[in-house]
Amino acid sequence: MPIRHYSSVRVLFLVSVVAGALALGGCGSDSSKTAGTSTAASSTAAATSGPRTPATMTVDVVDMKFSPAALTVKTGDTVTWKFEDKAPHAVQGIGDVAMGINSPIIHKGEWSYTFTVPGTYRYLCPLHPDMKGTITVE
Ligand SMILES: [Cu+2]
Repeated sequence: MPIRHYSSVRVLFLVSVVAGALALGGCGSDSSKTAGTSTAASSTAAATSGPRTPATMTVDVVDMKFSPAALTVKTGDTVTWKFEDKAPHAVQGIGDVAMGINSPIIHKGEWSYTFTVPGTYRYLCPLHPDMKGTITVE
């Protein structure tokens, strides 16, 4: 799992490098006089706080557990639980913060939730309370 995380970060980095190169090319041909300062500023902004495409992360529900049990996402990301176990399960938030998280009982299928507020969301399967997971939204 750390390897997988590392490689996706690396892909994102490569994508932003390519996007930055494209932006530089576009600006350079139109306004060569201001390219020196303005492109440097905009590429820095894009790398740190530019618009980000929301991602969808997956939690597998299989073998009586949520996998991964702890998942960190960014604000605006969607988490999709994929139910593929022999037994039916559900996703139910624990506590006030996670109150909106409440899936139907699903045997085979998917259920998604989009996290718009940063925080730590704990949840369990109401049918098997030993099955627990946490979504951390940054
Ligand atoms: Cu369950």
